[in-house]
Amino acid sequence: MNDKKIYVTEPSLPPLKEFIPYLEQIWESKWLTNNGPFHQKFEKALCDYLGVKHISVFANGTLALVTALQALKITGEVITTPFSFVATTHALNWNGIKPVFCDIEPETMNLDSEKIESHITPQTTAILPVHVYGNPCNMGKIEKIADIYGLRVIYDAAHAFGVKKNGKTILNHGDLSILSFHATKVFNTFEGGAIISKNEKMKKRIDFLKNFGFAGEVTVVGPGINAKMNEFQAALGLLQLKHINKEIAGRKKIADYYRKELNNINGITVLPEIEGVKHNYSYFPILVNKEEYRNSRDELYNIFKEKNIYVRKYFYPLISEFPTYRGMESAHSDNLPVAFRVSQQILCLPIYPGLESNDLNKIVKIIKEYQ
Ligand code: T4K
Repeated sequence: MNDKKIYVTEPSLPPLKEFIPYLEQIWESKWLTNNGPFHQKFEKALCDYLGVKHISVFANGTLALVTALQALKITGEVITTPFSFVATTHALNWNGIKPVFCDIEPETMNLDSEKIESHITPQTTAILPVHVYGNPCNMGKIEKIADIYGLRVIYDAAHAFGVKKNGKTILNHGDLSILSFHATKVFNTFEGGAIISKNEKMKKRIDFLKNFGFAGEVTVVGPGINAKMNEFQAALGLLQLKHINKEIAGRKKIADYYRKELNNINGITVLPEIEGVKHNYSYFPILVNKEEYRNSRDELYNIFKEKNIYVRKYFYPLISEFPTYRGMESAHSDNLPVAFRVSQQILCLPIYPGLESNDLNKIVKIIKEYQ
């Protein structure tokens, strides 16, 4: 029996020998964390690569989200999507903010901008949309609503490293955007994250908050946290940037192949490509519609599993179905019909440059065979 396991992703790592000189520098300087030289270089290099002006790197994406909400002093209620990784809503919870779930669009699976207004109350202070799978939200509409009602917008861009729309990064939208550099992401520093801010003042405030609130040796300006990125992560990030274009190109090849092969299968939907978007191919989601395909999503998931292929149901269950949130009025399925349908049908297929062509063929063959 073949014991080889295929996962939904495989972390990209630079050749180890390229990392050694970076480690030697850390060992020599003995500067391990707290805004060290690699931390500073990494922030600058990220600004250049991503096309943003101000970035603060973090220990992980969740702490970046929690801190972003603190930095803007968000309170009361925040309108958000249930179709995301649970960290999106947990970040609100950890700040004592009430999440209000709004349904998603069927095409992009992002927050449905047409439905946001109906959730606004006097307590609403912000909107927290997610660029799910790296597909840009309807930012124009979301920000228009935010302007009219005086709301803040924080984008959870954990999946959107390097994504551009009409030649421009999507990370400069809203008040703040957050990134994740987790091992499973297109760009990783083992764990890591970042906040993109629009001006120097805000970056400074965020930098204070991620370091306990310290604004000097004896001055603490707010209830900060320890969310700093260490020198090991920052050095790795700096090196990873040299390989990121190759990583994205490798993923594109896999995505193109899936797209070509899975386009005409009854009951399998591949998300349409969005015009003008330079994608990062962070995930490859398909929808499995049991009415038209011979097997349900869960049946197909199990067929893969039996063959040692570990596809993932990102995002099932919806965040609003977890015990912490399911009692909330906005968590009711009547409020979230599209999100409920999509979460029952979604399946993310393996995508990473090292996915061998015979394994890729096998994945496609299984989907075709069980139709
Ligand atoms: N917002 C959004 C929209 C997010 O998606 C996330 C994280 C966040 C915020 C929070 O950012 P961070 O605080 O994480 O920076 C994974 C990740 O842990 C999580 O970062 C990610 N989203 C989420 C979508 O996926 P799991 O529980 O599915 O991961 P896990 O450990 O099952 O890994 C998936 C597969 O990847 C494994 O089956 C094998 C492979 N893998 C994984 C790891 C960790 C490896 O080959 N090597 C590894 O080191 O959550």
